Amino acid sequence: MKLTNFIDGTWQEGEEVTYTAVLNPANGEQLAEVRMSTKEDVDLAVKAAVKAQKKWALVPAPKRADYLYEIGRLMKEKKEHLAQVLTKEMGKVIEEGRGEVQEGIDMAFYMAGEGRRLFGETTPSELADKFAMSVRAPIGVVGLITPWNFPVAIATWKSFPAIVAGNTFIWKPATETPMMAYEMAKIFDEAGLPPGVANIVFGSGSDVGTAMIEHPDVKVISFTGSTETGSRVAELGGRHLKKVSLEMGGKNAVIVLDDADLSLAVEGILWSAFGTAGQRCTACSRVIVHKDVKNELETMLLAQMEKLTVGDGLDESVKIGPVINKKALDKIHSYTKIGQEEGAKLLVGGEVLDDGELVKGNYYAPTLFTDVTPQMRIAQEEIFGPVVSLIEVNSLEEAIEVNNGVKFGLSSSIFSKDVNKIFRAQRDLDTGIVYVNAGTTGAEIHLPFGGTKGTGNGHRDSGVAALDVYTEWKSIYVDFSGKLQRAQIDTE
Ligand code: UN1
Repeated sequence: MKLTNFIDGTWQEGEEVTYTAVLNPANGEQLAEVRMSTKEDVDLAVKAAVKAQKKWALVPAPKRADYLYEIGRLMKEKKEHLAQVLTKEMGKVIEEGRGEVQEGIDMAFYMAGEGRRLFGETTPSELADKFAMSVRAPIGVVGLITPWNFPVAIATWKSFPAIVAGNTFIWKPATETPMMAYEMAKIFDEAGLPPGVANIVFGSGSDVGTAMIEHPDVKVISFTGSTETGSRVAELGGRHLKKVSLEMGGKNAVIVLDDADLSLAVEGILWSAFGTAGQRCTACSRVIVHKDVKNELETMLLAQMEKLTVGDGLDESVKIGPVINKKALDKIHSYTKIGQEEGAKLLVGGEVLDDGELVKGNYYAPTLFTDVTPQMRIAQEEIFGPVVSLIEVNSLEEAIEVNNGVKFGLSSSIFSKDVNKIFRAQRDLDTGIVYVNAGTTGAEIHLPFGGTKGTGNGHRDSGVAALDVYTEWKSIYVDFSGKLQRAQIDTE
């Protein structure tokens, strides 16, 4: 199957361009080939989006929302199929594939509801017989650049608020996971979304991404991916005066205090560290544990880690799927070596799994390091794989300091039964998301998603906060006094 661009409601044909293979990370099988688009393809898509946006902005928001209800309904109807495609191209286990599709469905219905809100504000004027209000206005054409680890959910976090607010979009999915974008294009089409509202252009960040950022008619760029690429997007976007929303890396920690329910903490750590094979920007990759419970937690974690099954995510009994590709596998393994060289103690894992059938895919053993110190590279850098570092601390204060002592600030978690400590922690943990008595993953779509420091640039995906990315405030003053009234002057 050859995946080609969806522009102006049609599948782009012809033209001599190159295609890249899409591989199943579980077994190396080729699933499809995807178009590596050019700057000209981007121009074509932007042209269609600009044209469509003029009309789309005039469609009443509740009517725009009706399309989202239909998109949500279709996603629900095709949920199992979408989950299967997702697991095949991305590798996450099928249960999580279903969960991710559900996240997209939730986002469709949630943002559809915004179609009947999109609240503005009325504000008293300082002058008599004058009415003042501010409304959320659409911005125009927006460019969406999404990662492979959540090929559908993250795209819905961005595209659904964009369209309900009256924008049109060009979406560049990751080259590793274009099939979900292809499936979504079919759904947009089936839902009857007017041509040009949703456009999908496949290809590389350096070609398609750059062309989108540099295009004068693309007003907003919303990016999720690595901090390294994100800073390049910000730099280029800044040069072209774009509004840029960035969602980047994490080095998320679970804090386990001495009064914690340790069994619950173990469950939370396992789920958030090894779910999606650690390939979430919210994944737990550090456990900051009080010295009095460190040994016990270690023993309990090891016992549970032995039970984790690694394999093809389509097998319902498997808990951990492959990582996305060989490059990722090499990167993860290089961190194991770094950890060992730094003097951390490898308790379990630390190896590529290639026994029998596993040799065909990209599998890494769930890995646990202990005796890690906060400044080691394995405790500072984002590994994006199933590797966890245990760091011992003496107090809540030290735990918070260690948690905050990294360049990222996405998610954090604390396990404790002490209400005072919990409230102190939620205030002082410098992350955009804080969990109490739960792991670091599991954000819900109706709350803002994003982080501080190297994780973002102040914007948020999801929740009502997402609308701030895709709307412009417009202030409107209506004078019904019948005379010229000058603000600041005629106010006596
Ligand atoms: C991501 O890893 O980029 O909170 C997104 C979670 C998911 C989303 C993760 N709902 O883990």
